[in-house]
Amino acid sequence: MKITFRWYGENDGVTLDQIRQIPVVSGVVAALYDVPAGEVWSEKSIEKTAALCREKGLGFEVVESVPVREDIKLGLPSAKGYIENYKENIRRLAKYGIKCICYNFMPVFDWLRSDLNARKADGSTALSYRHSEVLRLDPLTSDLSLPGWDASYPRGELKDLLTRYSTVSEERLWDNLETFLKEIIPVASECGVKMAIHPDDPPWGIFGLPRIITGAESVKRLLRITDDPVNGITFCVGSFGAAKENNLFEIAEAAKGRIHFAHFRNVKRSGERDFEETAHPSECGDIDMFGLLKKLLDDGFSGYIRPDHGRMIWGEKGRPGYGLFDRALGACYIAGMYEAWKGTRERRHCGG
Ligand code: DNO
Repeated sequence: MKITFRWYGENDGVTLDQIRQIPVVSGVVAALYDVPAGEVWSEKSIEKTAALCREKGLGFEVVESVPVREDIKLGLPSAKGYIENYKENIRRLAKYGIKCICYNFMPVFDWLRSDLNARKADGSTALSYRHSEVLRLDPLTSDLSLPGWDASYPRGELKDLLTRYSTVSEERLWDNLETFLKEIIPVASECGVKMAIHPDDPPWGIFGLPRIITGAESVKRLLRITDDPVNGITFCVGSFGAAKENNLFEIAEAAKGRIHFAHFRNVKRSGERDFEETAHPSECGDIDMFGLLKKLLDDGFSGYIRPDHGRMIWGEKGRPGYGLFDRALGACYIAGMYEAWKGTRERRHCGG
């Protein structure tokens, strides 16, 4: 298992010099954030990111994300060309050492929260989600541009997209995902790149848009589309864990051997569809972090893992969810759990 840390590139307030000082982090998870979804990434820019990481002794083996153009999710005639571009990106990334690509199939919006700075009793702030507040938002008039999103759309384009999606049912979206995967998985397989779909966050429909990667049944269905092992998932415990009905152990079991990337963060549910993000340790939220990591490792997980959204602590200002301090604590917590797992295993092997 390799512990990694997300980096938003040279414009990120968190620097590679800081990341390299977090113990046990061996590499970064990055992307080219200035390329519009669907375009081919320039080799020069990929190589530059890889070189910057290399200079600091950090690996760059995971990309999060290569965004999927809406034309593909909508199944438009233009999808064909964009799928070809996607394949070319896989080939190019493989050439520069990328082993795993995280992507998602959420229509229009990536992750969504109603508050980016919810204050906690200890004075820290964190991301939170209240369904009633989200229901009150009109995506066309509210300011929904969240800094964590990889892309946001100009208002005119957003209106057009929402209209187009009004005829796309969940089944249509599955069909379009299937078309996409049947094309790209053989290329990824040939290049030795693992594809890790990220679950919908939160794992339920918003603004009337279909969302399909939400729990154990959808994970099983996704993995059946093609049984090539490179067709896998990002096991994001905070995303799946926001829905009370999701049993994370069942999801891990369903995806055994096909979990290529893990996002570890904790959430505390405060209602049927309400939750707030917390510090990483199990006792701070509703998720059994060690139990899940142990399950993954017992099942042979040897992929990439990263701490996910952190709170803002110690007066830090920065990209909500992606400051340095709390994520660094998260990385150390993951390292501690890993060491504990290895220890128990060794003791078991000694016959103790
Ligand atoms: C949120 C992230 C997501 C994720 C994409 C993957 O912070 O986990 O934005 O990067 O959904 O495609």
